[in-house]
Amino acid sequence: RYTGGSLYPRTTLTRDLRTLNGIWNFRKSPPNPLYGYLNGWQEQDLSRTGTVIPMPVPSSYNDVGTDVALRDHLGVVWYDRRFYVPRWWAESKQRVWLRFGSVQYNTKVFVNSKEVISHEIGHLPFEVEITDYVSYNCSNLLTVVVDNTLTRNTIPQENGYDFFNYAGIHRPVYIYSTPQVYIEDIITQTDVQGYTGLVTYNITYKGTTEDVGCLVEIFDMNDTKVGALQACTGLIDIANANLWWPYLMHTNPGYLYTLKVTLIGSDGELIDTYSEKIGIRVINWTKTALYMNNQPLYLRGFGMHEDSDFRGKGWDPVLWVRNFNLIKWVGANAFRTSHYPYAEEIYQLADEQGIMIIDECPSVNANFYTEELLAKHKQSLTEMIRRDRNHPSVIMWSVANEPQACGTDKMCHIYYSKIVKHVKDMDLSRAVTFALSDPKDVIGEHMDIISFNRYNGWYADVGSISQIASKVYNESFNWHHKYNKPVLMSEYGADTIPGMHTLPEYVFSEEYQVALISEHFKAFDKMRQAGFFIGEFIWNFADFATKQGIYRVGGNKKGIFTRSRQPKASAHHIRARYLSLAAAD
Ligand code: GCB
Repeated sequence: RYTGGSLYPRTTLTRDLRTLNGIWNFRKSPPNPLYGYLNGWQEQDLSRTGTVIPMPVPSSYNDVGTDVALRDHLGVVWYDRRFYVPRWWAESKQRVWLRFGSVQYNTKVFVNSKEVISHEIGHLPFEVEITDYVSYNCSNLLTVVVDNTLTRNTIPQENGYDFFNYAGIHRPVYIYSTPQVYIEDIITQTDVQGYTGLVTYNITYKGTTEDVGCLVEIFDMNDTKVGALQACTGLIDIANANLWWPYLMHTNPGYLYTLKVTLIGSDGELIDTYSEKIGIRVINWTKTALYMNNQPLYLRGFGMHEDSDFRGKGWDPVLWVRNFNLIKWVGANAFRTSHYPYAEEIYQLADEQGIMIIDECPSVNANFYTEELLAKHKQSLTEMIRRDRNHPSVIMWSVANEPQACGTDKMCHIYYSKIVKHVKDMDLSRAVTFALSDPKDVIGEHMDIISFNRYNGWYADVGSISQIASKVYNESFNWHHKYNKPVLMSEYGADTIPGMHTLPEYVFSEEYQVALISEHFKAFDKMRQAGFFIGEFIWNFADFATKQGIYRVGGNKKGIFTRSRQPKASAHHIRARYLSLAAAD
């Protein structure tokens, strides 16, 4: 199975990088998914096969046009563009790689009419070496076929979830070069002992059967070298280390070191080099608490979505710098990447700003368990963990949102025990959680932290807030009691139309959202005192698009910010609480 693409593409002394982002040609396939192939669309410029339309990359294709058939399209679409490979890459015998940050959902890629890679599952990167497929004397044709059809054996399964099935080339596309012998992966893990930071690492390289040396150096934020070792696997101690701390928990949150890896040949020559930012911190947990660097953590955050006007789920640096500014303004210190891994650049921003992440794989509301689904679910976790394991911001893996039919179904129980084992085989340094919704669930047994989603005052007892505090308290207590593990509330909230005001509060008004949230705060405070409750995540950070239906007026409106990222009354209310919690921490 394919697992490449874990190193973020970067230019270094030995590597070059060209973006292929921009406006590509695009054509929707007729309903027969094979139509394009049967008519040789992969063998020529798409514009020769019929009418093409311009399509921005990265972006979802759904909302840039005016055609309802394209917005709601379920099936195959085709993209293409031409690109050049710099001739000096060939002259210096560089390998050429093609890398996609993510494509939703199933992708087949052709270079100069030859299939070079296919990839299933959105929200995760994939790459392939294309050295033998490109020409240096003329332009090269890149064709990408995307199918967003979901079934009961895809991750996520079809129809089971509450966000729009945005599709297309969602994240940046690059070609980059490496030397013949190249660094393939870097795995780091950190620990703290007294004032000393410990960095354990493992470097893998490819492209030779001979032994190659590794030099690993660590630099602080002033570019002063604070540690080094000549070995491909090892442990470096950093005396008086500056630890990575969350936002508002320390005067200098998000402290990052640079880990520089150099491959050295037998004559001492430089072969390849690549640098990655790391943060030194350690996560631990007990039956009642979660710790970072031996300090108890209380998580103040949200569930989010990658979602905005026009772009859908397309990576957008403007949107995400704004999002991070709002996260900090509101005094949050964490978010959950509900319900799929987000763009890599988002984790880099979180590392730098000290925002903690519960990293969720794309399994949402699964309700039918097969061996095929299990294999894909594991694959999504493999790719996510390989991609994200070096980020200090990632403190927990969330392996599923609201798994269904787990109360009674034995298959489901076995299924999730295998899922968690798979995660633990890859990484023991972070806690594992699921966002549960069924109080009868038995799979909490496999989790380190119990997360639960509950909509008191909304899907239950709509319009009535008086029972919320006691219900939330009782449910949290029951989860804790059932499993003897720390508990966090991973979703609660109410749809709210910005600008709608009613006194006394009435559903959909800003007042109702504020009142509902306030009742939750009462329960959270009581649970904090009881000593097993470790975090509150309101649903949602911002309003987002859903499929059409009578339950959603212009999408899901449970955001504390609007879709254009302006505050509702609830954002001010959450802010007052989060800032005072931070001050008390
Ligand atoms: C949930 C889901 C989330 C939905 C939310 C809602 O339980 O986890 O994806 O958007 O409820 O608003 O219905």
